[in-house]
Amino acid sequence: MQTQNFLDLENTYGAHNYKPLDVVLTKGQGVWVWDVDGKQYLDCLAAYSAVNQGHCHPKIMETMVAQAKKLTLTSRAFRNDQLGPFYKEICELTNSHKVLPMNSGAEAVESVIKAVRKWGYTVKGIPENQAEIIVCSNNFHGRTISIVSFSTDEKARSGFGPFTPGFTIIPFGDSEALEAAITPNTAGFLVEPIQGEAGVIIPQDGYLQAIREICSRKNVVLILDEIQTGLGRTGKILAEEHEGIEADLTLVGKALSGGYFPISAILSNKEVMDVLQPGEHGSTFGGNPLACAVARTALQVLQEDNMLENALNMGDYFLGELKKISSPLVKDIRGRGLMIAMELVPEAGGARPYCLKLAEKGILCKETHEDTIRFAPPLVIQKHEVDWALEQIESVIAEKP
Ligand code: IF1
Repeated sequence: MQTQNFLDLENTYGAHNYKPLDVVLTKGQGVWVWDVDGKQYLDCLAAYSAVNQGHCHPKIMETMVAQAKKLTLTSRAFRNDQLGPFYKEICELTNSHKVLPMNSGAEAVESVIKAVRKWGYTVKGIPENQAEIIVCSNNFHGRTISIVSFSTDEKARSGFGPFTPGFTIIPFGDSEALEAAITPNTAGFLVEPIQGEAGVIIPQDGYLQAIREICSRKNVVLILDEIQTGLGRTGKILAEEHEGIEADLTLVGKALSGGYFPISAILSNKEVMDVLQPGEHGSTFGGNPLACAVARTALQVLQEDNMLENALNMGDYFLGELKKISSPLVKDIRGRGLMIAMELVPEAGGARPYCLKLAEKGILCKETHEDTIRFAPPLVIQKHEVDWALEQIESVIAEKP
């Protein structure tokens, strides 16, 4: 079948909740992917940071195949021999005490809302049904009803009400706004260390430390959504490390499987997790032995293959060289590790035409909002590959498409 046949099938039979580039991928290896016509691309999206370890990492695949032949799913009605070791290894790696394994990112967010509300009632003493969770404007935490209830993106919400109450929205990057918004009924503060979907918005230095201090002083649980920023993307296992803080609850997902299938987890430092009693929460697939085995290897290769260091070094290099590109079309270039954004001026006519041109030249990336192109390749990218990408980017940005 040709590209057009695949597009026709998707258009005819699929829900139209996406508008992807018309590239039909069939194979991936490391930072490279190939489409059904055999054209090769450098993947600068890395499945929204789910394939930090690179496409089809051989060691993760080995684990996946071996475990698939042995045992895949037991349900949590019984125990399995991958769960405990997974808990211990991820706790040691992230300096956490407790883990709740789930599947998707949105599920981890939903689960943390339940845990924090229950903590609010049973530990903090918030009156029944009064718990509030503070979140930030321009957040992205997923697509479920409760999560879109506290989105500020009209597109994400419009037509999906009625919404879940109990959320207060404050500006991102403003610790004074957090302090002012906290009431005796505030159970938690949920925030991304760097806002991804909003366009790689990096808060001012000191923001994470400030919100850590405020949450501790006010007895509010600090929840960091590191589903996108975590597991090496910014050059550290968790982005919180850039400011030397520890959240009470941390959400990870995406790269926890190296892109093999959905695995997420809540990491808990403050024993908030202990409020969940048998029967109060769960998931058929959460903590399954295949997921745990894959996650163990996905975490292992992040460390063994020096991916964090490479993300820091290549990220610095990529960002530095991008900043040297002088074009009147570029408004701002920012990033941390290999989470990099190029924001175009409004006169550039939107980021999407540039993404299309980049795809023609063999680079896959995705616009976020109107004017921003995100560069977030797998963390295994090499210098000569960055150099090649820079050449293509420079030529695309040289003129308005
Ligand atoms: C889509 C964005 C990225 C996330 C954070 C939770 C989730 C996500 C910080 C939910 C998911 C994805 C979902 C994907 C697009 C993508 C995305 F542009 F929308 F914001 F990565 F930048 N917290 N982000 O970034 O995780 O339930 O999807 O596993 O197509 O919606 P999920």
